[in-house]
Amino acid sequence: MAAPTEPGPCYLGWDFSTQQLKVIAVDEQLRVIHENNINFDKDLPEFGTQGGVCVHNDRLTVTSPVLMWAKALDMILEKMKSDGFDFSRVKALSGAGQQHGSVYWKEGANCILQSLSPDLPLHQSLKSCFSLSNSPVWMDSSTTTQCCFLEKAVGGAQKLADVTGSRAYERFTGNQIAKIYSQNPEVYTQTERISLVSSFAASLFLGAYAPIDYSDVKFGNVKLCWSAAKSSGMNLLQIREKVWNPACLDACAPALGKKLGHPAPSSKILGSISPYYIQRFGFNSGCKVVAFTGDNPASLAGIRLAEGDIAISLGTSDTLFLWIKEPKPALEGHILCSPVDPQAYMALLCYKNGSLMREKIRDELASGSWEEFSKALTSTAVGNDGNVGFYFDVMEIIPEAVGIHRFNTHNNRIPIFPKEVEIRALIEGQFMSKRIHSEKLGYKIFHGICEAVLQHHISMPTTRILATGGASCNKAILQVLSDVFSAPVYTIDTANSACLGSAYRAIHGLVEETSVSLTDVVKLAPEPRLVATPMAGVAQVYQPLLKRYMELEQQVLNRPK
Ligand code: 5FX
Repeated sequence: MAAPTEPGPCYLGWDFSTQQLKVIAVDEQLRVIHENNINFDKDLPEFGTQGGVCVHNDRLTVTSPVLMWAKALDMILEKMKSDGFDFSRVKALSGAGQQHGSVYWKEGANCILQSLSPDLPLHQSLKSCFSLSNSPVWMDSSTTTQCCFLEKAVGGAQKLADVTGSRAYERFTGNQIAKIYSQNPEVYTQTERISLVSSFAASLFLGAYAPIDYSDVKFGNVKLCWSAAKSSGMNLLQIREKVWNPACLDACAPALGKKLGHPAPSSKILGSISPYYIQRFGFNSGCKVVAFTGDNPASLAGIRLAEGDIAISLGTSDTLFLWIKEPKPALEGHILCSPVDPQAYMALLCYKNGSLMREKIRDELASGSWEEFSKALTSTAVGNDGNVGFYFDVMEIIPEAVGIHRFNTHNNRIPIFPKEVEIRALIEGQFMSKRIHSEKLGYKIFHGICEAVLQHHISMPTTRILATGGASCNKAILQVLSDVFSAPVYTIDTANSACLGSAYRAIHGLVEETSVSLTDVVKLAPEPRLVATPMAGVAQVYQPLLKRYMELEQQVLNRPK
C-alpha cells in the first residue's frame, strides 16, 4: 500500500479589516484550504465597538482600540489551532490592513515586541506598548483644519496632489498625525514609531517594527514601475523621488520622518516569523513574513483585475478600481500602482457609506434579514419609478455630503419612501454614484458595448465588473449593479479578496527574486464566475436617471449641513 502523502506547504493571507480579522490559507495549487475570522463586535464585545470602530461624540472622530486587533490575532490563532490547522506547513505569510489608520508605539515597545513570552497572550504582553490606545481609522473625518493647513503649506490642493498623489484628505495619515501632535503633544513625544494598520500587523508577526510598504500607496501622473511606485494614503511621500516630502512632514509634526522609518517594497521578505509563534502555535522557524499592504491593493491581487475590468469591492467601505494605462492626476479619487502589471495603474474611488449603510437600512426595514431585503429589491421596478435617494449616515467622500435625501420623480424632496422603494433607492443610488464618478475617471459605455476610454486612454473591448466584499454574495444587489452599469458582473469564490490577494503575495514574495511576476503567480488561480448580466432595456431607463442623479447630487451638496 502506498504511504499517505505528506500535506504540502501552504501560505497564509491576513486581512485586518474594519469589522473583522480574516485569514485564508492556500496550498501550492492556490486552492483555499482554510478560512477563519474574528468579528470584533461579536467576538470581542469588551472593546465596545460598533462595526469594529468607535464613533466619538463629535461624529467626526472615528477610532479603533489597538489592543482589540492584537487580541483578535491571538484569538484567531487559537481558533485555527483548535480546528486542527497545522501551522508547521506555513512557508510564508503576508497580509493587508485597512488603509490610512495609524498605530502609535511607545518608546521601548520594540524591545517588548522582540521578547514576547509564549506563556502570555499577545494583548497582555503588548498592553503598555502604545502611546495612544485608540487608533484613528479611515472613517475619521475630523482633520479638516489640518488638511487646509497642509494644502496651504505646500502651495495648494493640486500642488499637494502633484507631489504626494492626492489632495489632502481627512482620513490620510499625515493629517491624522498632525491632529494628534497639535491636540496631544505629549502622546506624540512619547511615540517611538508610527505604523499603518498594515505595518502594525506585520510587526506583530515579525516581532519587530515592520516598514511601511511601497504599494499601500497612491501616486500621480508619472510612469513608475510597481516596486518603485510609492507614497501611501498619507499625503506625506514624494512620489517621484520616493522620499518623505520635508515640507509635508514639517507641516504635520516635528521629526516625523524618524518616527515613520524607511518604507520597503511590498514584495519584500521582512524576515522570519517571531519565535513567539513557533513556540506557541508550532509555526516553522523558516516561515517568512512578506511585507503587508493596504486592503485595496491586496484585493486587486486577489480578484485578478485585468485590462478592461472594473473592480467593485462592496465592504465596510465601497471601493471601485479602474484599470488605467495613462493616469491623469485629479482632485477626485486616487491613483494607485497596479499590483499585477508594472506598466499599469489603478484609479480608486472610496465611499464611506458602504456596508454599514446597507446593514442599517436592512435592520430598519427588513428585520435584519438579507433575504427580506433582496425580496424587496427584486419586487421593485428598474429605475424605481423615478424615485432617487442619497444615503450618507456619515460624511461621505464622494460627494462630500451627509444625511438622507429623498427625491420623487418630479425632483421634489420628500421625507419618506415606502420600504421597497427605500431599499431600491439605496442600492440604485450607491451604484449610480459609482457609475457617474467612474465615468469621470474614464469609464464609458457606447451603444450597449462597454468601453472605458478617452480621458485615460483605456482600451476596453469587453468590460467585466468584478465584484468582491461581503455584499458580493447577494445576487439581487449584483443584478442592480449589472443593470446600472449595463455590464456583466463576475465574482470569485471567496468574498475575501484582500486575504486571498495577501496569500498570493506571500507566494510572490518567495519567488520574486527569481523574477516571477505576481501576474504569473495568480495565473494558476480559478477564473472569476459570471453571476449577473444586464436586463433588456435597462440602458434606456438609466440614461435619463443617471443625468438626474448627477443634478440632484449638486443639490445635496449645496444644501447647508
Ligand atoms: C481607501 O482609501 C479607504 O479609505 C478604505 O477603502 C479603507 O482602506 C477600508 F479599509
